[in-house]
Amino acid sequence: MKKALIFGVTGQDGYYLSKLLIKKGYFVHGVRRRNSIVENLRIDEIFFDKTKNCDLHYGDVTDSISTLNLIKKIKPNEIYNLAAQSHVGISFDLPEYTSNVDGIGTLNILEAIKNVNKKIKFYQASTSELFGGVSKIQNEKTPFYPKSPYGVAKLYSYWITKCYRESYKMFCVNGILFNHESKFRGENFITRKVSKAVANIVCNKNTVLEVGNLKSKRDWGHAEDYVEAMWKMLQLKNPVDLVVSTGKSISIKRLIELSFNIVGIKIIWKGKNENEYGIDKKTKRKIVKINKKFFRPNEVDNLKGDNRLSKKIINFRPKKNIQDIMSEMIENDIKLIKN
Ligand code: NAP
Ligand code: F7E
Repeated sequence: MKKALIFGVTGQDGYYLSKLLIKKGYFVHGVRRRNSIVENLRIDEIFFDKTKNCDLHYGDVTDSISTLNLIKKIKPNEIYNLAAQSHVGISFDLPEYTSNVDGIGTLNILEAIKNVNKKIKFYQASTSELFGGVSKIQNEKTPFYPKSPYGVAKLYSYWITKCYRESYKMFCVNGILFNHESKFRGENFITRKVSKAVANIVCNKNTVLEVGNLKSKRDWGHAEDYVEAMWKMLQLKNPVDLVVSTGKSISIKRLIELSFNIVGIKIIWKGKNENEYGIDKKTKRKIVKINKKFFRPNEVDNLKGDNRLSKKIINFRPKKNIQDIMSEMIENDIKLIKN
């Protein structure tokens, strides 16, 4: 039986990847961090089911000794590094911490692989934030221009992954993934903030959605489709870095409009720039407003991924569009409120 080791198993992608790998017949080892509460809500249903082929271990990618010990003990065939302080906005408040986890953490895993067994395959969770949104559309050849401590730390990880591949002939790949969402998305990312606000309003709660920059554009896909691309990348004969995206991008403003539309609410926009707000056309109630605290010191204005290479090499075909994704997230948030 093949063994996979996932760093960052308790996150959104960790949930979907564990599920996929168990279904594919792997024994999945997940690394969780110690925290003051015992439950890990996202992955409970998988890892606390004794009939499933999986196990959890305490660890932290910034702790090189525990990282080495885990890899020595488990002897996995494949390692997926999903561990990160993954919030771009928060990386401006925690730049050193973000660099340690998102940069040096990757090095710690690569060094451990090099010392334990160079045949272990390695997936690095790279990101469209590397591009910084300076070109109209981005692919594997687009120059990088990260604009946040998060993006810069991930750029280090991108290059160190490539460096170990070339220097030690290790099977290491960067999946340059564009934004991907699901009902398990963290609550402070924009899609989830929107789905929660829509759900609250459907459930008659007196909610106003407070957001920052309405103008930036993102290329959003579904996490379930994207973790499959991660696995496929590790099954290739030769390691290669790939962009994973839908190829379609919309603004935050449009995301908000289409999400409210899903539940039959039409937004009318009033005001300008920082004074812009959205009202419900029917009730005339203010339901969206700008809060300056959600603006970042620097912004990635436009992300749109050219996924032709991943279509060709791993037959990547995203099944869900942003409309499907927001519908699923809103439905789930309504369920959570009702329960
Ligand atoms: P997420 O929900 O924030 O999950 C991050 C995971 O990393 C969590 O399990 C977290 O553990 C863990 N972690 C944080 N610091 C750690 C440390 N020092 N040692 C070990 N584990 C640590 O992120 P995601 O959306 O699933 O994304 C997965 C990966 O893909 C991340 O690396 C992210 O940067 C990258 N990425 C995400 C997207 C996207 O749109 N989702 C796009 C491109 C790249 P806790 O639960 O204990 O916090
Ligand atoms: O922001 C704008 C914000 O935080 C998207 C991570 O998974 O994808 C994610 O990073 C956009 C930005 O995601 C709010 O300024 C406006 O332009 O949902 P987000 P992100 O920054 O694109 C990449 C690929 C990753 O790798 C990351 O790990 O929305 N925005 N108002 C807001 N964003 C947030 N969070 N909250 C707001 O109120």
